[in-house]
Amino acid sequence: MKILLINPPYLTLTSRLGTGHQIPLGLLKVGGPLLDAGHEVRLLDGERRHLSLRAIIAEVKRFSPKMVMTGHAGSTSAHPTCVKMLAAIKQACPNVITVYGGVYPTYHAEAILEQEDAVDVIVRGEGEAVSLDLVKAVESEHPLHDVKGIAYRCRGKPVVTSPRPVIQNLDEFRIGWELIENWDDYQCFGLGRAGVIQFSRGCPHRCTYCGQREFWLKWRYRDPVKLVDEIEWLYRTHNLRFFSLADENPAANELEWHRFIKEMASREIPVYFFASIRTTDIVRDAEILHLYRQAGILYILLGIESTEPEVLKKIKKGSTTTHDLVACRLLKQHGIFSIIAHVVGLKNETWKTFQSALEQLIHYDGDFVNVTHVTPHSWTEFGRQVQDHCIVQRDLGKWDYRHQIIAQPNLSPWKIFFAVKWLELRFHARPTKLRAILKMRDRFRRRQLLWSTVRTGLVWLGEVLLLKTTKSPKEYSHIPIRGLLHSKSHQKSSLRLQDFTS
Ligand code: B12
Repeated sequence: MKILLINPPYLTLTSRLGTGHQIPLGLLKVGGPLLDAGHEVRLLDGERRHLSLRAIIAEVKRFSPKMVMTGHAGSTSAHPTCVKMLAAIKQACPNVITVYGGVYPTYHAEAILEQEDAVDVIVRGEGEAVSLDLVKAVESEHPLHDVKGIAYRCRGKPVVTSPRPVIQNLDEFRIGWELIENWDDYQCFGLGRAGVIQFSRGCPHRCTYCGQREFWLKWRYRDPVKLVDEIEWLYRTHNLRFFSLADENPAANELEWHRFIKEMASREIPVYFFASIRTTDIVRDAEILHLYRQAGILYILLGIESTEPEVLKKIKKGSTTTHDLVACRLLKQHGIFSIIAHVVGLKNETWKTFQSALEQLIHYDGDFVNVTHVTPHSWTEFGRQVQDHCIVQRDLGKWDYRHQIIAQPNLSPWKIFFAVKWLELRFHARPTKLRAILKMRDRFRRRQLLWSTVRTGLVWLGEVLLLKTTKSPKEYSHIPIRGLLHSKSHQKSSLRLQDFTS
């Protein structure tokens, strides 16, 4: 069957001005098994090529697929773009079967099928095996109710089939690397051609604001040696120099993670990595952090989330402020850059909470801070806890962690925006930090710190300038999340009370 995978033209400042555009791994994971099953598959990267809807439709007409499949890593905030694109494709090519997958559609499948005629089928959960089953059923004209893990419309009503068991062996399905047309399109941290790759799926922890545990259901991992073989092949064949580990928690299994680190360190492949790792695991691995560096681990995102012990307890983070401090210091000692994830809105914010967060973050002495806004995804414990809170942002396209969503009792949206920008500026542009960068002897580290500081600054500036052109957030205050049930604009975005409670 002819299948066109489309990465929707969802553009963010992170990709355009920040780290750079990344390969759409989710679509490549779906594409690999389809290619192996003998289908004619193509990837159209509307995001990387900044394609207009008209250009996308022209490509669809040219390739003339039987099925179009789409989904995006920034799943919730990319949803409006995905459905807009599918509606335009359906209008131009009514016979194309449209398939939509990823995290957000997994949890909102029924509502989306009720509201968006342009979506024919939704793949729920991980997509490799389900897509194969779905394409097989369509090709052989078998009824869709036999396909596990999907939702579709039958006589105008949404039907959700039973879930498909998770993939036990992650090495069973390969990544469709050959779908990448031009590797130069994907670069990261100024280090050349870049890829995204997954060692593991899932997370055993129960942080209240994150839903990834429920999405992947069980923590699973790839054979560490096979993964290193693949990384080496990508370096030798396509000259990839940088990899982002797409894992929620790659270090969850100490033994297997250390096998991966040791294998990478022993092969001396000249590539670098970005990974998200818990501070508790960094502290646990203190003795082998020199091997992390030899393995190429260069940037680590630390989910510190809050600098206040009672908040860490409330969100069930399972780490302490001592872990956070020690992890930042250990990384610095080993020449690994730390990026501290700090979440605003986990408690009632005041000017004082911002001031003390800044002091504590400076004390940790991480290299960068990534300030995000808590976002009430319906499928998370946190999302259910805040049902009665008011929101300040109805546009789902802005539920991207860079915009405030939940109203704060003490500070208006403008004040929160100002406080966040102040915190980011004070952290990154403090004279002692800038002086330390310029004085750094290691040329490579100095270059990387400067590159990342400039890019962080560009995103900061872009966000400040863009806010001028958006509507006043004041308009949105005092709408309870429950009240969204009756809001027309939000129904269009498929958010409903039942989704918060299911
Ligand atoms: C790597 C990554 C990035 C990278 C690269 C993104 C990319 N282009 O691939 C960068 C740094 C650019 C990035 C940016 C953003 N990201 Co990001 N990112 C991730 C991360 C760490 C891994 C994503 C990934 O590749 N997973 C592995 C693949 C295999 O999984 P997958 O994409 O879910 O795909 C599987 C299934 O979902 C399904 N599937 C997915 N799509 C489709 C489509 C079809 C047709 C089918 C059948 C199946 C299917 O099948 C796939 C295989 O099983 C996740 C966190 C995490 N660990 O999951 C966050 C995450 C996806 N990002 C998130 C967000 C919000 C963003 C940003 C909006 C942040 C911002 N404000 O800039 C931007 C979006 C901009 C962008 N251009 O992507 C959120 C999404 C929240 C949500 N659920 O709505 C996540 C979950 C982080 C989080 N903690 O909540 N991100």
